[in-house]
Amino acid sequence: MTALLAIISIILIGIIAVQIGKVTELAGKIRGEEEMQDLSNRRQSNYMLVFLVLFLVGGVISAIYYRNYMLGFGPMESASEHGASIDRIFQITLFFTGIVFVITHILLFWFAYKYRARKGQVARYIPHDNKLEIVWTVIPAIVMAFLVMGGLDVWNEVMADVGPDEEVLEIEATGFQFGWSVRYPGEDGKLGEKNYKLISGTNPLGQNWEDEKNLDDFQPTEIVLPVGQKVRVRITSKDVLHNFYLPHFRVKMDAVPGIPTYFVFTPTKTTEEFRQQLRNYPEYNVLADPDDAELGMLWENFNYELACAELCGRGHYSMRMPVRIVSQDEYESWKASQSSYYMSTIRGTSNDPWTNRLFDFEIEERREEFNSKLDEIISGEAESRAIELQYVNFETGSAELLSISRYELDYVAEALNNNTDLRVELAGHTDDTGSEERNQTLAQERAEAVKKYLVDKGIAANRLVAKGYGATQPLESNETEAGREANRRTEFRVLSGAL
Ligand SMILES: [Cu+2]
Repeated sequence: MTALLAIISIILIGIIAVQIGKVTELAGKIRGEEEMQDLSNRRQSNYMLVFLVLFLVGGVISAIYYRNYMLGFGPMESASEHGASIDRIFQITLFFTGIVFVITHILLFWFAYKYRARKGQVARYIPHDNKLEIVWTVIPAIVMAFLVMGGLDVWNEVMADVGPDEEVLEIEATGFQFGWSVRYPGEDGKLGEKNYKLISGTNPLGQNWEDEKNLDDFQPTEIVLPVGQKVRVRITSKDVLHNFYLPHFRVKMDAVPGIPTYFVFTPTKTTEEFRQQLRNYPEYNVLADPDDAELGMLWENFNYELACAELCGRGHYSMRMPVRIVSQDEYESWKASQSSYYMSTIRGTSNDPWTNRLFDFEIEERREEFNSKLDEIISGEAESRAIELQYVNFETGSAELLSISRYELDYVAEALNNNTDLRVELAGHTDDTGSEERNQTLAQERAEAVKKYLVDKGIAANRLVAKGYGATQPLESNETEAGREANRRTEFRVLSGAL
């Protein structure tokens, strides 16, 4: 609709222009061409003056009116350490180029007025003027040299990388059509290796899972940073050029496929502090949404943001990500609430190279689970005196322990060592596939294998009874694979020693 109205307006303006042209032509024929020309020149030159005044006054008024929205002015001062230097050099540049801009534009329009074509007036011919040329070469050269040197100084300060021993939080941002993937190092503080060849549906960044540094890396949906912490952002792209732009921190760097770039900065104001700063200005003391008073004021709804500053395609506008600057404590608790991409998406799948190994915290979790069950049995609170050894597994159809079983057997041995009065039956089971006789033998052999492992770990053989039950005591239904798996587990049954 708007487009249609705009097109109609343009057509009408065109018609009017043509009509005025026709009228002027006719009037010209009546009055004589020369007189008409003179009138037109006078009129045009007056328009030039009017435009000059409107343009300059309008420029000044709009700058004053919008000053509190512009970066570097009013409440929009930089929220990062280096940002103040960038703002300063921008303002110095604006000051000098502003003076030149105003003077040259006054001259441009004034000359157009003063030297309009007039009857009998001839232009003066000046082929060359040394003095003039020196003035307009030397003055700009000095000013430019001054600006460029100041700019270089700021550039070197802003683009400095971190020193080898400097304490820095390194995160990674990868642009893609159309969004950002942000990766944080986990507890180890180090980002894991990646390789574009490993990129797949379940591995969007191509992380190499064999590199242990990757295992605790997490990919949050917002950027959260502690205030006052030096941050180094590795910036890359998966497809086309993007640009990592944090306007409030004066951080801006291209994301180039194949060429890693970086930006180092230190946020100096938390989101809350920035909101309080905005609160002092009437522009931000209006309802955020006039139709929804519950949202509160504009300043309350302020959030820092990451945007893409490179026109990268149709969905460019949607490349935004919220950024939050918080205190160190808040950051720590946020970080603790994030789960590693590997643990939530890759662990235990066919892409996991570590299926044969447990991580310390996993062992710890399982050990605690086992010990708390054992404590319940010992204190007499438990309903059953048996604990399923969930993580003790065998080769299919054999009594050969899988190597992953060692973790559970180790803490079982530890528990037996800590409770020396316990006597335990190790009950071997199978599912109902295969003959009864074979299952009975297999269950016995499996129970013996568990016993042997524990005896090898130093547990007295007379405290352990290995007994096979075949498929006679199923814990679950044999109808499903999960049920059959549960029915193959060995049980740890406390015979005596418990109170
Ligand atoms: Cu982009």
